[in-house]
Amino acid sequence: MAHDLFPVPDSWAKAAWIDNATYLRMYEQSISDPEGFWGEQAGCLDWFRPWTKVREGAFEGDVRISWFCGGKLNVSYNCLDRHLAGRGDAIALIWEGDDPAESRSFSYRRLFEEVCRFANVLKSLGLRRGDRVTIYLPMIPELAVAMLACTRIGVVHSIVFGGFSADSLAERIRDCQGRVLITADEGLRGGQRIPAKENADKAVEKCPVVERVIVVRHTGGDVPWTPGRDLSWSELMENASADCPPEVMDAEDPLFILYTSGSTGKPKGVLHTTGGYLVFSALTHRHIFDYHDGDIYWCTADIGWVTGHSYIIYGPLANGATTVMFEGVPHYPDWSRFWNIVDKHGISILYTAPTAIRALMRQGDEPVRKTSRRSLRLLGTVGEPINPEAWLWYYNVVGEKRCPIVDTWWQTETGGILLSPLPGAMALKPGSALRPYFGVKPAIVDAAGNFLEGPGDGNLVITEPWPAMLRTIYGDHSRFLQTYFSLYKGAYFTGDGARRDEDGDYWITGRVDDVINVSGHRLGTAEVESALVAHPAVAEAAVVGFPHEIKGQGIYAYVTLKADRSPAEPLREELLRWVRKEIGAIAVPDVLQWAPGLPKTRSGKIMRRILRKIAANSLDDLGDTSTLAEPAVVEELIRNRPAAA
Ligand code: 6R9
Repeated sequence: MAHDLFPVPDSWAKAAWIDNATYLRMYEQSISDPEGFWGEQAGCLDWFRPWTKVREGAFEGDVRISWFCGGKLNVSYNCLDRHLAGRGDAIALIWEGDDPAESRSFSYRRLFEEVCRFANVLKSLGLRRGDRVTIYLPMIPELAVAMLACTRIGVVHSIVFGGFSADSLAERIRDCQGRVLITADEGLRGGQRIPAKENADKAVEKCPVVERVIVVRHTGGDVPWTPGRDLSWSELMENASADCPPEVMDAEDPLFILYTSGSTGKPKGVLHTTGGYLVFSALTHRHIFDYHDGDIYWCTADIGWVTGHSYIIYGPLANGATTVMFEGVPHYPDWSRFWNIVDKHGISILYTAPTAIRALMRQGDEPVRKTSRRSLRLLGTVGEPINPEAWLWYYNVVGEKRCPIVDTWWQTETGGILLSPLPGAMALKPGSALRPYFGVKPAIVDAAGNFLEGPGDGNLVITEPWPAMLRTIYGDHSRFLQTYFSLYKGAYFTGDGARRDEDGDYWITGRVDDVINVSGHRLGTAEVESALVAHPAVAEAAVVGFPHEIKGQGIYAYVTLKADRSPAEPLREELLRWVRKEIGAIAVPDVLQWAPGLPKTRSGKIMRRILRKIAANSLDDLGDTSTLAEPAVVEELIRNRPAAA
């Protein structure tokens, strides 16, 4: 297959951290001598005590993986304290509010002081190393302060995306038994107020484990207050000392839990640890985004997702970078917002998602062209496959053919980027994540279970441990083994399909399990199904993804009602509201079709393959339907496919 090829510009090959020869040499070393390689690279951090062994454990048996065994360090120390002498007055964090008139900058020194203060606040509430704290905050600076304060005293944070409902929040609090919840009165997105405290209150009602709720005053909105339980962030901070020595943590001490969707209904608490995660997020940030002093780096993700953890906060701050965090949305107050932010702060590196690029592209070139964007030198994408059309628009219009694009493939579980171009080293192919990062050993397994040598299509697996990989699913190591290590012997199963081309470059083809990717948000179809069947009118539900022009994938729900209920528009709307309440706005189906019956095998399994075809409107190619118990069900679904879908 022929592709457009975008060679590395000379200026990039000369000035980037990693050119082609360096990539080949370092990659080779990272695979042939992982311990030597990572032992050397881990020198990018400050350690209180060095490790005794670089790596322990393998993808076999119980899969207990350790990196930098016995090494001692502290994440907030590496992200803050060690920069104070050289760049204490340099800007660590630029916050851009939802309202374009609002932004604030924090120097490393200022951020350090706030973090120490808040760490003392957490201590004063009795929190100690190993305890869990849940953070349910909008994209405001206090979120960064809260995370880093947790790491300073060894408290494990679990951040819940502000778009999740009270029920989703409660489920996550209960799973990790977080004693303290940090939230705000309200969030702001596109001029709309998001009722954070109200949701938090509803969640806490169902979580007796929560002793204290710390509330940031953000909008100043009028919110309910429970005296004794609720505490004001600013009052606590006023009385807190800025002197808080960092806790000496083991490289394998837990750093954070982040819940993500899998193939089954219950979200998984992905557990990341301290040393390997920080080494890997810092190095990938430096090499893949080619971060140099003087760059202004902006990742548009929400910190509620892993991208925000690794590439707004930990990687950039460990590197002493200037990182931007944005509270708002791309289209408010108008569709030039992203580019106005780029010009306002002189952003040189921009990292965003294909869904945002497609939505912006749909508005035409005008909103982009009327801004300067001269400061940009590198663009990145993450979260879902990027279609070549969107890639080319990003490259030609946004970057004016001047900025390489790094299409970075990774997952909540991987902690950091595993496949991506290195901009000074590799010619780009629109839609390809190209090559593995150092120490990453990908493989493709075909349908027959063979690990392919050359080009081919199949499931993507990783065959060697890497420093930032998840260590377990919180409280459920057997689910960890089952999910990632049971399908193929000796390999981590990613859940993604991929193709390796004749040049050895990787193309991610999307999830091969029941996970869908809606606007870059990862959702399990089973989660949406269990929300639907929890409604008293619903007997059964099947949910699949379907191709969606902007969102990448949309959500298509087939719903069978109980015998005494009949389909009606008000009920359809009620079910959509119900899903919003149960999970959050991101999970609301784009299409809800009434299904008098669902296609099933004779053993009673729902044939999702067929439902996916109907949802995608690829009706002439339904595949083998001979195992269907009742073929008439399929014809009925096709006949009644909603016109809008
Ligand atoms: C970082 C993040 C992970 C899933 C992953 C894959 C998809 C992410 C991608 C990509 C194609 C890319 N994905 N990056 N697909 N090209 N560059 O998004 O983590 O929320 O856990 O989602 O996202 O399907 O398996 P997470």
